[in-house]
Amino acid sequence: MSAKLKIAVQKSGRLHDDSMKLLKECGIDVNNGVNRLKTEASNFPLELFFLRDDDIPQYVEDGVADIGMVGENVVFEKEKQVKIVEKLGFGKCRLSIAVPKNVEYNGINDLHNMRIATSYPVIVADYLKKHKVQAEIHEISGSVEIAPGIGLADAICDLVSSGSTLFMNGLKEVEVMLKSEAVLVANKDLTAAQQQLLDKLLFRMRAVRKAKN
Ligand code: PRT
Ligand code: ZN
Repeated sequence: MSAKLKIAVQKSGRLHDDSMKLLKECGIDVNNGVNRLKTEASNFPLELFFLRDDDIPQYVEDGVADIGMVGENVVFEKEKQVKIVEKLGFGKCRLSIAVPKNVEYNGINDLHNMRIATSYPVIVADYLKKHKVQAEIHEISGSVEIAPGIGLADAICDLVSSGSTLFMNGLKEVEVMLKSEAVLVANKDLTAAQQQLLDKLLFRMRAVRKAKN
């Protein structure tokens, strides 16, 4: 059987369109299959799986998918054994800590004993540990920005791009913990034939990006 690569792409959400567009720009034709779990490219040995972004690192670690396109923030949070092979230049954002705008903030030690609401408990815990700050992390899965307003937390840690969500919720960004963008991740044990296909894909991706610069 000839080699094939299985790629995990976000099913819907902020990375979906740019991920599909990049494949298209690489000359890969995908007969539309967004409402399906998987589909195939017609002119490249590539099978696409459409998944929640949170699940992509696990699928790639397990080898259910060979490669995947996902935010670096998710890769770091999930702590899975995958290789980051390329930054993709879209989905740019930062993972930041924010506090209510009327709270005085002079530095990271001001987070001491605060309750921080976040969907990124692993990255926040790492960051606090690195800076020797003791704080309480409250993991919540969505609408993190409203946590201070309803008395659930003193601070939040969430993704920021324009900053307007923080602003609208009366919050100010005080620490940038991570700068993130979409990346291509790969399983650590690709076969030689799969690695060759990945190299071919990477060559095209780099050419596409170079043409844009
Ligand atoms: O359904 P699924 O689980 O797959 O999707 P999701 O809802 O978990 O993720 P999604 O689609 O919202 O985001 C996917 C990825 O896009 C993230 O993991 C990041 O890598 C990247 N990304 C880039 C962002 C943003 N920018 C972003 N601004 N993800 C989320 N946001 C949110 C942020 O959480 C906050 O609510 O946008 C709001 C802030 O935006 P501004 O412009 O107001 O600052
Ligand atoms: Zn998600």
